[in-house]
Amino acid sequence: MSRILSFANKGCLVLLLFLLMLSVSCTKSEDDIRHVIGVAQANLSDPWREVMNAEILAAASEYAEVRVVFSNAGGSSVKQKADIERMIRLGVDLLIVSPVDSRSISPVIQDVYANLPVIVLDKAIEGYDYSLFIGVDNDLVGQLAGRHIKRLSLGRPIQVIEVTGDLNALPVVERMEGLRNALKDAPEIEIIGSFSAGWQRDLAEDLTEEHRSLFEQSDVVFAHNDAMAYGVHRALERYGVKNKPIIGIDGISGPQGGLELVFEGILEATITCPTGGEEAVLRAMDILEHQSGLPKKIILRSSLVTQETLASQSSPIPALRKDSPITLGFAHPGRESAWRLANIKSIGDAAKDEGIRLIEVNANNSQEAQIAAIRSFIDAGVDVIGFSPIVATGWDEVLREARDAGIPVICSDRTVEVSDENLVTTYLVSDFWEEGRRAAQWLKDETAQEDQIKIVEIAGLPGSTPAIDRAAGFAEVVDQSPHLTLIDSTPGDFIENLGYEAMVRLLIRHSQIDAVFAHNDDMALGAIRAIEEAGLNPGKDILLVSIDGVREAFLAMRRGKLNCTVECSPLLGPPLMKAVKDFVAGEELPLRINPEEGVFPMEVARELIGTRPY
Ligand code: GYE
Repeated sequence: MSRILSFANKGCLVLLLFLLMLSVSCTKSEDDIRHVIGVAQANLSDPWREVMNAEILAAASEYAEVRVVFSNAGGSSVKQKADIERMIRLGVDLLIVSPVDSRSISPVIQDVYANLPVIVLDKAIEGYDYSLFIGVDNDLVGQLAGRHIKRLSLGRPIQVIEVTGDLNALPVVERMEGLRNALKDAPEIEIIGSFSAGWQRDLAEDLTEEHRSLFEQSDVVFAHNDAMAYGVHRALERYGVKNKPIIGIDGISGPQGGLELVFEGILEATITCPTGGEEAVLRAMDILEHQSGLPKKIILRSSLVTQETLASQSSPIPALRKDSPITLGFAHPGRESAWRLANIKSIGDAAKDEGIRLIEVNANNSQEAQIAAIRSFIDAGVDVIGFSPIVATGWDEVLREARDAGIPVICSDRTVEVSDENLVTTYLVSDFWEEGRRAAQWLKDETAQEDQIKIVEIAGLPGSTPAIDRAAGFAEVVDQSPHLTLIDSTPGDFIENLGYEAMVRLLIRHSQIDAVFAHNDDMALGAIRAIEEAGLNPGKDILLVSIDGVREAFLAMRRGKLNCTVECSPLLGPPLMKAVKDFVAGEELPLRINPEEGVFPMEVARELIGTRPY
C-alpha cells in the first residue's frame, strides 16, 4: 500500500509540474517568445530530477520571452542522444543537459557546442567543450558523510555499509573517494559492504533484504541519495530494526524528501545537493543576452543537515540591511608578480564601479601579516572580508573569529584547507590542477615526435594551492607520457628574480634540459634571462611553458623566447563584487566559481597581444 501512496505522491508532483508547464506555456504568447531553451533530462524516476525540472520551469516563468522544452531520457544514453538531436532540429537557442552517462554523451555535447550554447548540469563531461558546468563538489559530499560518521563513532570501532548510485557515474566515484579520504585517519571505522542500487529506492530496499544480516550487523548506512536511504529504512523497519543511523544525500523538501525524512527522524542526516536548475536558467539568460565575464564552472554548496541544524537550513540567509555603502576588507598576499598587480587593479577598479568601499592591506608575502589584516577587518566591523590566502593552511583560528563576528569570508584566487568548509562563504578560483594538466598536454603534443624530453620545473610558493595543484596536474599528464620525464623541481615563489636564480641552479645541476615548466610567467621570464646568460636560445634549445597569460608573456612569445602560456585570469574583481553584493542581498552563494580560461601557444601571440586584457 505504501508503495502505491508514494507513487501517488510522485504522481502529484509530476501532475503539478505538468500543470505548471501548461500554465506557463499558456500565459506566454507566441509573439513574445525570443528564446527557446531545451532541457535534456536524464530521467524522472529520481525525485531530485523532478525538483530540478520544477526549478528550471519556475525560474523560466520569470521571463516572458523564454520557452522551455523538456525531454526525459528515462535513464537511456541512446535516448538522451536522440532527445538532443530532436531539440536541435526543433531549433532551440540553448541546451541544458543533465547527462545520463557523461562519457557517452560528451561527443554529442561537443558537436552541439560548436553551434550553440550548452550548460551541463550535475554530471561533468570530459574536456571543456561546453559553455558552463553547474554541479556540486561530490568529493566534498563524501567527505561530509565521512566526517559525520566519525562524529557518530565517538572513537569506537564501527561498521559502515555504503549504498551507491550507478558505479559508472563520476559523482559516485567521487563520493566514494571522499568518504574513504575522510575515514583515512579513523582505522576503527570499517566499510563492510558497498552495493549499487542505481539511485532507486526500491532497488535499495531489495538489496537490504538480500543482505539483511550484513545490514543488521552494520552500525551506520550511507546512501548516495535520500531515495535509496529511505528504501534501506523501509526494509529495516520491516525487520523491527530501529534507530540505525542512515545518512542520505540530496536534501530536497517535500514528501519523502531528505529534509522531511531527517525531520521525522527516519534519516540521521542528509547532505544537500542543490540541483542547479534555477542557476542554470539565470546563467542561460546571461549567455543568451551575451553578458561578458561568464564563469566556466559553478560548484554549488553542499552542507550536512541533521535534526539540530534543520531549522537553519530552511531559514533564508538574512539580508544585511544596508543603507550605507558596503565595506569590503581585502588582504592581498603581496605584489610578487605581474599577475598579482593585475589582480589588485581588477579588484580596485571593480569596487569603484560597484560603489563598494574597499579597505586593502598588502601582506608582503607574510601569512602573519595577512592574518593580522583579517583581524583588523574584524575589529573594523567590515561587512565582508576577502583574501587571497598566501598558503593553504593555518587559517582555522582567524576564520573562526570572523565567523563568530558574523562576517562572511570570500577566498579570491587561492583556496584554504580548513576543518569546517563553512568557514569560507565562497571561492572565486581558477582550476589550478587543470592549468597544470594543460601545460603538460601542450608540451606532450609539441614534442610528440621526440624520444625523450627532460623537463625541469620552477614551482610557485611552497604550500600555496596554485603551486600544489599545478604541480599535481602537470605530473598527472607527464606520468601518462612515456617520452616526458620530470627530472627536477625547485621553487621560485612566483617571483621573477627567484625564477632566474632557480634556473641558474638547474643549469648547473643538469647537463641536459629540454624543457622548463614554470608555475607562472614571471618565473619563466627570469628563467629566460638565465638561459640566455648560459649562451642558449630559450624557446629553441630549451622549450618553456608557463601559466598566467600576462602581457609580458605574450611579448616574450612574440620574440620566440617563450613557447606557450596557459591562461589563469586575474580579473576577479567583477565576480568578487557580484558575490559581495549577492551575499549582502541575502543570496545563497555557490561554493566555488571557476572562470573561463584558454591556452596560448607562441603562434597566436602576435595576433592576440593587442587584445590581452591584462
Ligand atoms: O599564477 C602568480 C601569482 O595565485 C593564481 O599567484 C595566483 C598565482 C599566479 O603570484 O603569478
